[in-house]
Amino acid sequence: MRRVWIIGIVLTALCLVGCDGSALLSDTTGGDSGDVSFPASSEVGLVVRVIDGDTIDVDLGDDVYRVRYVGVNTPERDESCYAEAVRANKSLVEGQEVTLVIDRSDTDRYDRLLRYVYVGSTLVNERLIRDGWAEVVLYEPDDGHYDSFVQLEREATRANRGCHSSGIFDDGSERR
Ligand SMILES: [Ca+2]
Repeated sequence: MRRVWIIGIVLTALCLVGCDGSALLSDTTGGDSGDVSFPASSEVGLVVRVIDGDTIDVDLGDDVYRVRYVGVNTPERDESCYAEAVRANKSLVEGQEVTLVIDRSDTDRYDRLLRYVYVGSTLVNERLIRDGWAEVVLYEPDDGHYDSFVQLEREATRANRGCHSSGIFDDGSERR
């Protein structure tokens, strides 16, 4: 009897941790008014340049770092919908103060910081997928938002949002 009771408490605690964790880092309402708590390892900086749809330069005080949005991909310069994806990214982050949150990997093979990028409480990586400007790419082992990103991409595909109408994401390739 006592054991059942303890298991109940443990399960409740796990649920609370799980609910809290996902609420903290994936603001599914997409609004800017919600409170988001960032991990202690997060960094705040200023976007000084938008490179393309999924890459920005951020001044973190000690230096300017190139930041690649983790878990997503947008069209390359020679692909259709490139300009639109860049414009969407600019409208979200250009000149903005951003909070950078790491998943597991610090950098990619090009030495860019791999980060979830927040403007206020808006997770930019997520917003770009939701609005159809980015597709999901699994950056092993950085899968913290993978499942929700996949769900959002499905919805964007169904609604033919953003770049989906161009067909650029329909080639089955995760290289962009
Ligand atoms: Ca890209």
